Amino acid sequence: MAERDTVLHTPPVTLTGLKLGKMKEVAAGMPAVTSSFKHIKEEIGLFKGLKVLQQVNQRKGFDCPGCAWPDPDDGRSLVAEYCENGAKAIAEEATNKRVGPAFFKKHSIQWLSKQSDYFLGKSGRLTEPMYLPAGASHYEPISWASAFVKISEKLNSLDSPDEAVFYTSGRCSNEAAFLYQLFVRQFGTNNLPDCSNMCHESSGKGLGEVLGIGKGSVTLDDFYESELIIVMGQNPGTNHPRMLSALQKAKRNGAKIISVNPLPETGLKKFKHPQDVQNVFMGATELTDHFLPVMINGDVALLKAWMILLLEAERKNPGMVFDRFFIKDKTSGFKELVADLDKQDFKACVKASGISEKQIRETAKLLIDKKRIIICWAMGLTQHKNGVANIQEIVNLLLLKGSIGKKGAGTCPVRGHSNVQGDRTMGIWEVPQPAFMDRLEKQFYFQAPRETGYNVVEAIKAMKKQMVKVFFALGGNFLSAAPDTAFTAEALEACDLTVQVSTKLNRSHLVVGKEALILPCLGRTERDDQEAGQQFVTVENSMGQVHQSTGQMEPASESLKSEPAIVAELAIATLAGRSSVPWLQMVENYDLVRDAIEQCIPGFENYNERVRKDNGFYLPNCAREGKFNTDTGKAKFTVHPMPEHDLAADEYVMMTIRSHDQYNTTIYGLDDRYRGIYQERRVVMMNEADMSELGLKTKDKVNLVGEHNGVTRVAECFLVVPYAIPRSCLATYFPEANVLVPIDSVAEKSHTPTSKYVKVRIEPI
Ligand SMILES: Nc1nc2c(c(=O)[nH]1)N[C@H]1C(S)=C(S)[C@@H](COP(=O)(O)OP(=O)(O)OC[C@H]3O[C@@H](n4cnc5c(=O)[nH]c(N)nc54)[C@H](O)[C@@H]3O)O[C@H]1N2
Ligand SMILES: Nc1nc2c(c(=O)[nH]1)N[C@H]1C(S)=C(S)[C@@H](COP(=O)(O)OP(=O)(O)OC[C@H]3O[C@@H](n4cnc5c(=O)[nH]c(N)nc54)[C@H](O)[C@@H]3O)O[C@H]1N2
Ligand SMILES: [Mo]
Repeated sequence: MAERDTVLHTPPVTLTGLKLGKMKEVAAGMPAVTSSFKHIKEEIGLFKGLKVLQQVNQRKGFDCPGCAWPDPDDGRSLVAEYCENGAKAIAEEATNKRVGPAFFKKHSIQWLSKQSDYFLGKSGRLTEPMYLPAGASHYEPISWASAFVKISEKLNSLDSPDEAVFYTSGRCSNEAAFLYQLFVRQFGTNNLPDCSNMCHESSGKGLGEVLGIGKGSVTLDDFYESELIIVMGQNPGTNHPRMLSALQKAKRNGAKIISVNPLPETGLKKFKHPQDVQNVFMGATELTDHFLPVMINGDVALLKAWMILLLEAERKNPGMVFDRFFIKDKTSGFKELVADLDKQDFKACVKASGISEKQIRETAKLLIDKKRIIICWAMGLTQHKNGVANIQEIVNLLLLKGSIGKKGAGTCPVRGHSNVQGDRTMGIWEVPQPAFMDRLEKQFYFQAPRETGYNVVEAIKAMKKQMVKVFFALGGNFLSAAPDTAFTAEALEACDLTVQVSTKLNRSHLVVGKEALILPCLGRTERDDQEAGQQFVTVENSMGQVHQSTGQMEPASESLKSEPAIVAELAIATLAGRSSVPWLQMVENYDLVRDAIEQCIPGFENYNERVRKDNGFYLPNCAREGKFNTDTGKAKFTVHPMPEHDLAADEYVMMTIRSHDQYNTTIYGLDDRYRGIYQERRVVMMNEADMSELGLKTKDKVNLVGEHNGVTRVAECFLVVPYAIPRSCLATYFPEANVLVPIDSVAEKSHTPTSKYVKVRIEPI
């Protein structure tokens, strides 16, 4: 095993040649078109590339593997509905490059681990199942049958099913997800952590508690009828570019837009629609009316300051600011909220938000006047210790205005992975829901486990303590996505067996258990042929609409299996006579999986029929209809303390964010075009006044050092970049900075790692 010790847990610290330019003023436009074609041309060639792009988000095509932003219900572009970063995601999957047995014969895991994440991702698509024997340094080919035998034997030899963990990343389809959770529960555990645990868990938890549903309430049409849209802690220009078209349309219909972000993100400034030819050559639309440069984690303070001003205005003009009827009829806890607001010190809230009093008063006026308000958010709010409180303060504000459950108004958590919301609907959750377990039992004649399983952070800790022996991942890159890379690496290495169902090579294939397997699967773009003919899968977008996705491209290799097939064959091998589920038949024809989903999950009535029509169907959403399925039947106001910032004199708060050229841990390129940062990812964005206080110059090298609960963590060699960021705040890229996110720094209630709030010191080198 000594050789294994030389496998690097993190990419080598090599600098790639930082160049700095100007921050871009306009998002999308021609540069986005050029960038899309560059990636498509390099990875798949223009001819095949255009063919595949024509199928994105079309009725007979596939769902873009990029983000979960919905497609317009009507008026889809005739050519295709995709964006620059969707095109990059597609190029990445449909690439002509291949990683097969010859590649693994040539390269040891030690050698591969010394390459960058960019290199690993760019190597190509995985083509054959591969096996890494105990102590070996090279993967070798293995047949599918032998791979399933290895996994099933290991699983069946465990002392308890809870010694296995089954992770899911949010790209897998509803069909794959349903079969997967069914297999895992028949095997006997609820150890089903997923990427959501690191992502929108705070949204689900926060919304669920107070509104009775953990999903957002708006649809795309609400954007077009809204008077005021607030975008908090989200960078749509990079991560949900198609959202900019919706904001543009809202703007044209008269909506005002407030953006709350420590950074002046380009996508929220001005936008040129890249698919609207006229628009590309004409002027850009100004999107944001008010940009509020909040301190990292200053959002609760801002929301409280706004609500104090609203309360003041309401007292002056009773009934003119709050929706009194809605509050009385539909909510509880109003008095307690008012009592808390009366106790708060307005000036202290202003100070803690980091925003000027003038800007807070100006924007409060909009909130006072407008009645149809949407608040959108993403990781800038969820990945904090008080992530759940952030979301519930948003709900407080919307409830005061009666802005939930009516046209043009509501909550909009903007989801990440394209089917992360659907996976949760399908039961990918470590918390078993009793009614769902009952239905699974009735439908499939078995006793479902009722104990809560491990979430991501608990799973890592359990692996580290050797309480978990097998780690199985349906997609994703657990090692690099999880917090505290060194800790997570040791946890994975403590397992007996780690298995990755993947499309592309990543670091989780190199930092592994004693034995490891790679099971290569079909991607979204590819044809899925089964016994009953070509299959389609279904997904749920960020607004609860379920629709089809049909791959049309030739698979990257003949040996690939679909995710539903992999899960079913694993279930057959593992459960043998213990399961009465017709696994094989279900994989021959996915209609049967959908029939089973219909039996077990409310809202999927006539699934097969409805999903084949038009753009599919919307799942029921009580909040959207102004009904609140909480234990009291009311929407709840809640009271939260102001978050404390106990920074030592030499400490900064660091957020770990995405560049324009990455999809989570997949690095498309080394540029962050909108932010004017090129050819380098090891950068730390910093306020110029903070730089001069420390005597730092542009491009100086520093180490970032974190102390948490007595443990010191160091991320070596980052280049300082002066940036428009509030004082005491820093920004670095994920996953390079994940080594600094402490494993035990998680959000209250949702357990989400606090990736947007990492305390660090800066050590010049
Ligand atoms: N191209 C591309 N698309 C993607 C992804 C990708 O990596 N690449 N990832 C997908 C996934 S899984 C997800 S979850 C989403 C992520 O989408 P985002 O949440 O937009 O992604 P982040 O880069 O994490 O950006 C967080 C934003 O929050 C801001 N922020 C940080 N801290 C705070 C704070 O305390 N308060 C406020 N108000 N703002 C703050 C940051 O400045 C940044 O603009 O995107 C999805 N889409
Ligand atoms: N510090 C820090 N850490 C974070 C975040 C952050 O903002 N800051 N964000 C968090 C968030 S929001 C998320 S969602 C997680 C993401 O965590 P993950 O979902 O685990 O990570 P990804 O990078 O999206 O996974 C990429 C890999 O998925 C595989 N893949 C791609 N498509 C498919 C497919 O169709 N099927 C299968 N089986 N595999 C496929 C490829 O092999 C690819 O290498 O990271 C989290 N980690
Ligand atoms: Mo995410």
